[in-house]
Amino acid sequence: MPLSRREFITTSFAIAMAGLTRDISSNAGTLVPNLATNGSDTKYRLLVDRRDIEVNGRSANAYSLAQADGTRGVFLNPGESFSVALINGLNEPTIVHWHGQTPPSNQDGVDQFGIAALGSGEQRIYNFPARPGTHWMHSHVGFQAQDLLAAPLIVRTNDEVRSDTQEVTVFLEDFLFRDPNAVMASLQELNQSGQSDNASQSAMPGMSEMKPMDMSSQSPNGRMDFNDVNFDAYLANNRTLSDPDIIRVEHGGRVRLRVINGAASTNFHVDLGSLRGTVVAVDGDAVKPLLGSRFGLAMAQRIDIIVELPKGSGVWPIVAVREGERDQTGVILASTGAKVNKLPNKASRSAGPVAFQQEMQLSALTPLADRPVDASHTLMLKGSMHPYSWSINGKQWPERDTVKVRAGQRVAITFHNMTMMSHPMHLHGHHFQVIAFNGKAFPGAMRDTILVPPMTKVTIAFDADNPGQWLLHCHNDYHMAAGMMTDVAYI
Ligand SMILES: [Cu+2]
Repeated sequence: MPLSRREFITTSFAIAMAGLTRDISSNAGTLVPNLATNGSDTKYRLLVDRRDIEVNGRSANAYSLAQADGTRGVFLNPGESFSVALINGLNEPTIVHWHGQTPPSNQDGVDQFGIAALGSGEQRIYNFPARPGTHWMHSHVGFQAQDLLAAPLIVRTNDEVRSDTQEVTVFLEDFLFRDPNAVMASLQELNQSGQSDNASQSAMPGMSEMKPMDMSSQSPNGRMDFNDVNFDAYLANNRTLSDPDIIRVEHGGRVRLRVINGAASTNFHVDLGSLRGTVVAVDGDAVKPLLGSRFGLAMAQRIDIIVELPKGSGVWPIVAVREGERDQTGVILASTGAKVNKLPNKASRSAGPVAFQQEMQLSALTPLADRPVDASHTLMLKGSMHPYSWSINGKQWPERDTVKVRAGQRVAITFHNMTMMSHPMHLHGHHFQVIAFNGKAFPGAMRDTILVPPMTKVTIAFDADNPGQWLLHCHNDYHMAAGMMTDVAYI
């Protein structure tokens, strides 16, 4: 009998762990002595490795990021520190960013500002107070995150643990059988020729069927461009709807969905189907309750939704539909014994854009303290598909205009998107409040990633309370690779 997908992963993990033991111990604690304790004191050990997976019946090899017992990612209880030994089991450098956490800058998990990536076999210790909420972790090296080097990072609060609520984590990803570096190269080739060949056509769906913008996009004559890359599959908890993650729930029960968009280049609409839900947090930060059944979720963002299940046996799919397309993925909530019918990998009709309207309905439960802004900055988001070029203020990383801040300042940044694509902008080391759209002020959510729609201006504010040097970039991995990144530096 062939190994199941799960057995495959476990087996490959066990083999890797066995092979690694000697290398790891020889390096333990020696390469980054400035990062706190030695490995034996850490509560969690996370191994970066490779694994065989099966996607829609076809085998593939991807990265994995898991604990020794196979748990993907880290789930912390209230008050627990983030105490993790990260082990590089690959034959190449890697480093993992703790997305949503606000550690000291030398533990942010990026290979920048004097911190090197982990070499093959290297172990590195991370230890800092954990920030509660639904977060995630992913490689910050090349296209490793596109090849599934990513996992959930959940920090529970006392209230969540005490409440009689089942927690369900839904980790969304887009997937390629192809090498993402080759996909990037074909996008850039198009850049050279300005004409699409077969290869680049397959990498660029939607170019021939661009759809009119909705009103929220604020561009009267423009046409927005949804997606750069045509993926082979969309995963929820590593599975497609052909073989979905079926989660047993109690009918009449209450479920907290922690949905994480870990996709490299896909915005989703999270659709609760027949259920209605209450959004209680975005990017791990509590918001005033917002009711609905369909919610936009940009790359790198998270959304926590409470659903009350109906009484009586039932099956409740939680689906994520790709922006601008019919592709969908998801998990199935099913009461014990309920028969689960397969859902198709395509929705019946295309999803529209992830509009800013929802963002303006979200409001932080604990906003920034009321005080004036000390320093305002504007960053121009520029670029195009033809040529394939993305930049901030016309500069491509490592060339950049650093945003200089002083500790203690209230800082505002306006992202002025001059392009026909939306950009999910992520600031490391801080959570900010969304405070204006096209110059119109509103008391928005606290976040670490904000989707800036085409041809609009979005303003965020944050308190400069975490000294160091921090990345600020578009979280579309292909845009970031093209150089759409700058930094925030404390002076
Ligand atoms: Cu972008």
